[in-house]
Amino acid sequence: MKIFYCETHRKHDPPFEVFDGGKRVPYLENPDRMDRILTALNKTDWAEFVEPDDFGLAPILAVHDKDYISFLASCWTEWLDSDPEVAISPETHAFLPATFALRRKPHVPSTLLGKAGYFMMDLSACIVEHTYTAALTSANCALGAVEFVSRSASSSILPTSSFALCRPPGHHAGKDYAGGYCFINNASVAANWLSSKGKVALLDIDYHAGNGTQDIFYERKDVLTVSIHGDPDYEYPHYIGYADETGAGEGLGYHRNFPLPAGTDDAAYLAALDESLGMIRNFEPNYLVLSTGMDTFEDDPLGKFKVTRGGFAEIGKRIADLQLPSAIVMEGGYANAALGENMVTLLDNFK
Ligand code: OKP
Ligand code: ZN
Repeated sequence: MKIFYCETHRKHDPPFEVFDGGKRVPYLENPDRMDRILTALNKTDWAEFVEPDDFGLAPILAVHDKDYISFLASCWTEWLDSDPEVAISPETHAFLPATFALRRKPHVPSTLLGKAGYFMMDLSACIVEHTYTAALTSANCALGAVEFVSRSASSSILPTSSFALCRPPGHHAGKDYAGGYCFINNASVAANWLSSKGKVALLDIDYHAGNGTQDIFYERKDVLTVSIHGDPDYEYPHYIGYADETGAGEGLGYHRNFPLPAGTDDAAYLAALDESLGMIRNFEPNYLVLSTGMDTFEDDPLGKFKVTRGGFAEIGKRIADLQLPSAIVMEGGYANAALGENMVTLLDNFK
């Protein structure tokens, strides 16, 4: 299996994030996650690593607003220029606003921190010096994966799969906002690129609702989006990801959420998965993009589900049974000690 991966992500390594109650904790979305997956992949005999090409900004700007991408590109240097002492101090060496734009259409302020609250949805998408470069590279990994899948779909009889080992992740990033460790919505950028080659279904199995992906495709019927996740009534991102959100305009009926209760085990998860897969089969897509978070795992520090490693084997098997050319895009998963083996267990069905 081709695995699109690049070392650039290491330079995006914020020192902390902020939890509820203002508690600062070490950044959970860290480079060690990738090391665990790399170690596990290197033990297999089917992992073939590929550095992605640079697709440029066009496919990213097809999904994200230009002003938002410009903000990401320059905020670190602007911050360093405007307040070098604060930006350099180890205590505050992460760019984060403390005020957020509530509901649209608010004004877009001209000042840096004003813009930050407009373009960010929470205190977990910390920006450091090389965040933007890492985010661009991460999107290129996803684009490389869909390009490969679309090329081989036209030349081979068997469905081909590829894996984009993306970091930072993407599914919380919307057209014009960062959040939940995400800056550029890798899976959405890739699915949008792929949608010019055929019908795309995007299934999000990360534990958290894929709010950015939902927002981006909400009014489109050419890309079906389905997300299975912790009920936002108790879980991040809280304000989106409910069962009654099913698309709008032309896209009505082309989005589906499966919010599940805390404690969801393999059996309950697989029941929701079967329903999602039925919906995807009815849509008759040419391609699958799979936003893959492993934070549904029973030991995940950010999750409340009880999915086991055996569960991941079955989840992978049932998704692979769709027999679709599939680009698997890495999202979350924070039980680092088990992350590598869990990921390989899932991927093993697509090799
Ligand atoms: C990113 B991904 C809860 C804090 C939540 C953000 C979680 C982002 C998850 N008290 N922090 O979907 O795995
Ligand atoms: Zn997640």
